[in-house]
Amino acid sequence: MTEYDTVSADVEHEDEIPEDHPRYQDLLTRHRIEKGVEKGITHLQGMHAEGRGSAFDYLLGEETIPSADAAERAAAAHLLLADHPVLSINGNVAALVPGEMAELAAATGADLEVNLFNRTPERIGEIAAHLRDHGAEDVKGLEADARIPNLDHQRAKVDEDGIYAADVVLVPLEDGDRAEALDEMGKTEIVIDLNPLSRSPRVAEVPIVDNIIRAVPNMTEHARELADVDEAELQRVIDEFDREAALEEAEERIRSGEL
Ligand code: PTJ
Repeated sequence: MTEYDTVSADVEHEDEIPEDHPRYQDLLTRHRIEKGVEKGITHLQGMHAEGRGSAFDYLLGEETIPSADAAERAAAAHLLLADHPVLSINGNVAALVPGEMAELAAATGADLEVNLFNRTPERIGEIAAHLRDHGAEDVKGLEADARIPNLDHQRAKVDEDGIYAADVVLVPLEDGDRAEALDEMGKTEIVIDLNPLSRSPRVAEVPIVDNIIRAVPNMTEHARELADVDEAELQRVIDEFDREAALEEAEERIRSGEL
């Protein structure tokens, strides 16, 4: 037990969480989600989603396993090769990694689009403003002038010149129905989800089983490294990634991980 093992339950700012606390990442994500709910960015259900994710992360050892790193590199290559890449943002993503998503968009030339499971105009507006406060230049999702086929009305809403037209879409912490519907539209899907058994990573071309707070900065780092390589090399990175093996490795780690 160190002097840092106890952290106030009433943390006002995340700087108050000591970085050497053994549960630092978990405390940080919990704090960001709580603030997101207070600001009206994150839906209350986002807390439930975060709890589920954090249980899987605990079993993974709260680290980026090698197959997740390979997935993050392949995802960066897909985004760089795409004609029209889009990064989808929901209330949890906006609370956890707003600036990091803006950096990934800048590093890959992708658009950012707010796309919500529990959609309200107020949350869409709040999230777009929050992203701009964290460095995003242009935020899509406010027009909602197109629909994803085979989904109920509210959940299907997207921008025609955003997710609807995209060839590669990053959908972090996505619900299974929408991930399947996007897959049926023929999009190349990159999914970040700590549960390797969830439908969303199972339909993704690139399933990333990692915590979004580690995954997104690592994707940006890979994108910067790959920025000047030719298309053949990007394609090689994509072809070398084995999605089945990555899902299996993550599941194996979760089932047998030493705690
Ligand atoms: O903001 P909205 O209205 O779009 O709603 C967003 C949530 C997340 C509430 C909504 O999409 C939802 O209910 O999602 P699910 O079905 O709970 O799926 C979320 C998935 O993300 C689960 O499989 C979690 O394990 C996973 N997850 C949660 N936190 C993280 C995570 N994966 C990676 N990093 C995390 N920090």
